[in-house]
Amino acid sequence: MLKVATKITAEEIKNFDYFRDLERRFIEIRGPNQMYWREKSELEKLAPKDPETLLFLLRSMLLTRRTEEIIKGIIGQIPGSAFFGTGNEATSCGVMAAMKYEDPAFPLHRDLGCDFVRGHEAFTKGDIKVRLANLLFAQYFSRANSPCRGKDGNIHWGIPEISRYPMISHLGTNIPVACGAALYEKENKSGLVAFTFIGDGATSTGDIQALNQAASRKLPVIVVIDNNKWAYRTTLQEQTAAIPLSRKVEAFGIRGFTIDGTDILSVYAATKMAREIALSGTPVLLESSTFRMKGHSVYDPYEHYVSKEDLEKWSRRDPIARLANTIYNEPDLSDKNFEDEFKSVKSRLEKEFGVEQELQEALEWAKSSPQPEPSDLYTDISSNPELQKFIGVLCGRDER
Ligand SMILES: Cc1ncc(C[n+]2csc(CCOP(=O)(O)OP(=O)(O)O)c2C)c(N)n1
Ligand SMILES: [Mg+2]
Repeated sequence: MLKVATKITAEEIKNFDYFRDLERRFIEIRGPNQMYWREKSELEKLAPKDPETLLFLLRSMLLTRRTEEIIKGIIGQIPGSAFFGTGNEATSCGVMAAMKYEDPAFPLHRDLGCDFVRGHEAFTKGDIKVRLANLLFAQYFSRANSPCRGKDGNIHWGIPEISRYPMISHLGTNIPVACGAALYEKENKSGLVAFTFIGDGATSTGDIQALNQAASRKLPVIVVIDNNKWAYRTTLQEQTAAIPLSRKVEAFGIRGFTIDGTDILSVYAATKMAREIALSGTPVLLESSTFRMKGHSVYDPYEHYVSKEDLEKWSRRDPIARLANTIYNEPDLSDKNFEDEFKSVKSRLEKEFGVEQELQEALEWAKSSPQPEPSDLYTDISSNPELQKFIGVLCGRDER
C-alpha cells in the first residue's frame, strides 16, 4: 500500500476506537443468504484494520472528491459536460481496494475513485511513466497524450495497462461485457474476477439478464450497483418496485447483498466476501446504498427537485467525513456546525496528504499537453487492421 504523509502515527491509530460502531456497520449488510454465507464476526475480520490501508482509503477518497471540485472550476475550459460521483467515493474506492490489482474492472463515469485506487502509483503507459491524475486531467482536456488521444471527453476511456476498461453509455450494457471478461478469466483459469458498476436506473434494463447466463455458467463476476437513488430526474420508487435492488437477481439463483455504500469499511469487507463467492462459481450483485449529492451532470439544477432534507441527511453520512471521524474523531457528524467543521478538516487533510499538490501538478501537466492533430482524426477507430484501412480509404486518407 502507498505510504501517505500524515501526522497520525501508527501507534496512535492502533489505539483509536475502531470497533465502536462496528456493530452498526455490519448489521447493514443485508441479503437473503448473508448468514448462510458467513457469521457476522467472520465478516468483520475482512474489514481493513491496518493504519496504512485506512489512510490509503482516506487519501483515495480525498483525491476523488477534490478532482471533481477542480473539474467543476474548469467547466467551460474542457469540452462537454461532467458527471460527478460526490457521495459515492466509499463505493468506488472501497470496492476497487478490496479487489485484486489484475481483476478486470469496468467502472462508470461516476467511479473516479476506482481509478485513483488502482492507479495510486505511477505506471508505464506507452513510453512514459505517468500518474493517474495526469492522465485523467489530460482526458478531461481531450489532449493528444490522454487515454483516448483526444477523441473523447470524460466518459468512454480506459487504461488497459491497469486492467481498467471503458464504460458504455447505454445503461446496463457494462453487465454482459463484464460477464464476457469473466468467461475469459474462467476459461484461462486465471483466478481473476471481473467486476463492473451500474446505476440504480440500469438495473431496470434487460441487460441484467446477462447475470442469468453468468449464473448458469458459474462465472467469476461481481456487479456493483451504485444506488444513488436517482436516475436523472426519476426517483428509485418511480422506476422499480424491487427494493432493495439486490432482490433483482434472486430469480437467477445467485446472491444479492445490500450494503451501506457510505461506509468504506463495510464496502471493503463486503467486496472481499463477494470476491470469494464469485471465485467459488456464483456471480454476485452488490447493491451499494448511497445518495447522489449533485446533479445528473454539472448542468442539471438538482436543487430544484432534490429535497433539502435528503441532502442534509445524506451529507451527514458523507463517506469522507465518516472515515475521518473513525480515524481522527473529527468532524463530529451530529454537530450543528458539521458542514463548516468538515470543510476545515477536509482542506487540512488535503494538504497533509499531499492531495492538493498532486492534483495541481497534474492539472498543469494536462493543460500544457499537446492538442491532438487534425490528421489523427481517423486513426485508432478499429483494432482490426483491415477495417482500419477501409476507414482510412473511406475518409480519403492513407491508413496510418
Ligand atoms: C438504455 C439507455 N436508456 C436511457 C439512457 C439515457 N440516460 C443516460 S444516464 C440516465 C440515468 C441513469 O441513471 P442511473 O442508472 O441510476 O445512473 P446514475 O446516473 O444515477 O449514476 C439515462 C436515463 C441511456 N444512456 N441508455
Ligand atoms: Mg442512479
